[in-house]
Amino acid sequence: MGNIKAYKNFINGQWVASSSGETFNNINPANTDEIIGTFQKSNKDDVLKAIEAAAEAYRKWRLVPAPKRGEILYRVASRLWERKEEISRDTTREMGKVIAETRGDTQEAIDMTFYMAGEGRRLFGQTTPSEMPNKFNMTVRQPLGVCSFITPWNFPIAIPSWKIMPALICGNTVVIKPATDTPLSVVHLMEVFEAEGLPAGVVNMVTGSGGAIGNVMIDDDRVRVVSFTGSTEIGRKVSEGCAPKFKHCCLEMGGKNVMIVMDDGNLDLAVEGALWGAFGTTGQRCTATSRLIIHEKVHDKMMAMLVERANKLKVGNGLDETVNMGPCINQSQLDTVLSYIEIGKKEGAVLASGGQRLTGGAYDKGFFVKPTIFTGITQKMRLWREEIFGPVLSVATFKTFEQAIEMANDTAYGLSAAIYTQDINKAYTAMRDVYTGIFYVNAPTIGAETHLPFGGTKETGNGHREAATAALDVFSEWKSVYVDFSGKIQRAQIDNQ
Ligand code: UN1
Repeated sequence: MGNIKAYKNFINGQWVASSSGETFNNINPANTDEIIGTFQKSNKDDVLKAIEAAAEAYRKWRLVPAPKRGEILYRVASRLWERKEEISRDTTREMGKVIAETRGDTQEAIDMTFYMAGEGRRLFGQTTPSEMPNKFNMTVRQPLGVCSFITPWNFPIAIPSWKIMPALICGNTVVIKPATDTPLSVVHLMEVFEAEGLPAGVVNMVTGSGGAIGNVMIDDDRVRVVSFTGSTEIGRKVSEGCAPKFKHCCLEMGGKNVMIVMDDGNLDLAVEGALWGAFGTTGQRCTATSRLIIHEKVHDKMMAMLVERANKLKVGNGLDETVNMGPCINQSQLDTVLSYIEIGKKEGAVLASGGQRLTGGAYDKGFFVKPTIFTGITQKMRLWREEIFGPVLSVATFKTFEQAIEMANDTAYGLSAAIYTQDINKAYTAMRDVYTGIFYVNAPTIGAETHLPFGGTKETGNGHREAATAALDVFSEWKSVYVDFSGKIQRAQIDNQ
């Protein structure tokens, strides 16, 4: 292993070492012998330099015409496309999910970049009549300044792109701290920005732990927007950190997403959906299907089909195209998953499939666990209530449609939900009554597309949405402009009576 590559921070257009002089290893969760590279353990000093660079770059970047900013993003998207396979392979190596999924992750970044590039020629405001004669009213979007991003490891390049691309098109500048487990994907993104001539300082990256530098990224007066994706616990702290100075704060947090299967649902389709929703990305998605509620009339039949299929899922190194599910991201996540399996057993849930760590041979070098399904879940159990972020599916039954809706909403979170039914009336009623930010009919809870708003209700978010034009509202503020060409004083609400 003599030749381990050393990666640096990207500040003001330069690749620089942290002033801490310290680095950390990024390891492959499917094979802990493999070190992906060493990365900078950044400190406060590094973050302040990055914020300084972003604040300086903002002075010019905000004045670059948005279509010109868009042209750079088009080029960035094209280069990401050219490098898609290479980047995706590296993402699988550092994150563990299967290569088909990391190709999807990179594609999601490409889609978002093209989408936001196009916004460069839109960024629509409104014009509207004035209540006065000879007066013109309009609204324009204005950027805010420096944005701090703290991003998770489960979508190592897509989620950074969801934040960076709308921020840039609106005219802001960026400091990003990628997750400690997956910095290489964001290094690749920085390389692409550099290669396509994004001006120095417009995007900056510091690696390292959130505990060490997160506060500086949030507290500094020059930072005007903070966007965070991760746990509700940390999100609350981020929100509190932003509150005293009224910073824009966009939070994407936990989920406990439900799939409802009605007795008239297509069970073959529902089984496919549940497998993909629960075990895709090893269950490590905010959108993962973690609660499955099945009408009692079809419960046993669907469970038999589901367990048979779950037992056949091939778990292993995600670079092997025949593998269906990769490892957990790290030891601590594996420990969490295993502890929830114990909690499930203790609480009296019935283990229907999986339920243990995979060992022996190559498995011993990674954080592998079997796809796990518990039945007999009740609404009091922790498996029903708490986000696990791993391949553990909790299954319960219901008798009536009304009960299914009540159960679906019985959660602190509100990201995504799904219903499988052939009855259009039930589909629309559920769409209306399940209180989430995302809803699927005859499809699992995962798989959002970049041109629709992404985010959730209740403890999943704080009212903002990522992606689509909704993201522009996080990264710009409205300015209402009144142009009076009457040549005289016209008092609103008074002179028009
Ligand atoms: C996440 O889990 O944080 O909708 C993002 C999906 C993906 C994004 C998930 N497009 O499942």
